[in-house]
Amino acid sequence: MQAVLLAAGEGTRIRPLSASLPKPMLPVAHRPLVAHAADAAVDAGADELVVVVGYEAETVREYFGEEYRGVPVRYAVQDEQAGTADAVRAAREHLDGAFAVLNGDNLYDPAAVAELFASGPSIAAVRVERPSNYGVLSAEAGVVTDVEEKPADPPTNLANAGAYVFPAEAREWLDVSASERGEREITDVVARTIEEYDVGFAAMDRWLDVGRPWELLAANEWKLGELERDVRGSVHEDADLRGDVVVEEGASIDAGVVIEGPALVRSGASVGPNAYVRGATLVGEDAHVGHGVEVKNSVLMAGATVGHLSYVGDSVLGRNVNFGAGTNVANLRHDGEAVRHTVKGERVSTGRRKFGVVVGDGAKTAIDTSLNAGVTLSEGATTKPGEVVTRDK
Ligand code: TTP
Repeated sequence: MQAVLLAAGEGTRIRPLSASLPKPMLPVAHRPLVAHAADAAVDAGADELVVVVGYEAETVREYFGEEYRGVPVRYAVQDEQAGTADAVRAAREHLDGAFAVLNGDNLYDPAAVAELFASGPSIAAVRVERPSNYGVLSAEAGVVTDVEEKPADPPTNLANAGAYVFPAEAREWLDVSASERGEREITDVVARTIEEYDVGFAAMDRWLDVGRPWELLAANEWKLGELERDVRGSVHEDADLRGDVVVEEGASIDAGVVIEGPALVRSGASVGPNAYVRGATLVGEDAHVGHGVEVKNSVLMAGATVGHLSYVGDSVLGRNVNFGAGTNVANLRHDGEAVRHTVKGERVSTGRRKFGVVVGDGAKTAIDTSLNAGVTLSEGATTKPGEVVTRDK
């Protein structure tokens, strides 16, 4: 079966991290986010991937090339982000037979994706605590009877997890009209499929939709949590690697370093001397964590450098960010309330008691910069020596 991967979106809610990388290409453990969905599809038996690209399409094409894990890859271009049904419509000319659709920014339970692929028309579902925030499935005797967007009075706690298997005929149902929010939605195609077919569902044990920066941390917590210890890079005899730590070939860990897994130090990265890395941290390719630096539960993207005497907690640092000596991140409010963060101009709760900062590609802090919990530094931003940053810049 062909699997369509939707990866045309920019990820406006995850700015500035998506300033030059589309959200599906942001790093989650060893791979870009979208590769985890591709892996689930390939493991479930997809015989072709059709990747829908748009925003910063080249980076997605470069990653997958013409073949991914032995499966041919084709591309469809969606010029304007007019909605998920429109994205699948862009792929229509490549479709031949029943087909699956997966979001390129979701992490799926691979066993449920396999179950989905093995059945007829079906939808992936996940049991959630607050179904009224999701598309909610109604089902009778294992057959889906309805999908309602954000119902006030949810009939079940089964949320639509954004992975589907459609019958071949659904190719003809993709020209749906725009919804109230102005998008051509895949859920309308699902509704038509439910009318015409018995549609089953595959329940996922775990699922994550990555929309906002702290969900990128959660995605890394998930996938780093699956690591098994594997040390291939050079590790000084006076370094202490505890638990499931992966040090890729070409990475180096210097004397006096303590790393508590799960943690991944990617190729070309260096840690230490005398650094402390803990709690689901990704040190990206060619990133550097230097002397006297503590990094906790954070993502350092490729080339990010925290050179000396700094603390980084619960944060995402974009590519080639450089933190000057003594840069300290606050990740906890005195009142213990969840940290707030600005998403598309609105202050929202991250739901996390601990959340640090989000730093766009190439931003630089000067020495002794203090960064308040929840702050964003946009791409290329700079701070002055001793600056206390309490507002986004
Ligand atoms: P969204 O998360 O709704 O959109 P987005 O990725 O652009 O992010 P944001 O809302 O922060 O701007 O998209 C869900 C999935 O569908 C995601 O994998 C991107 C993809 N998509 C497309 O490929 N084309 C589209 O027109 C839309 C709306 C989404």
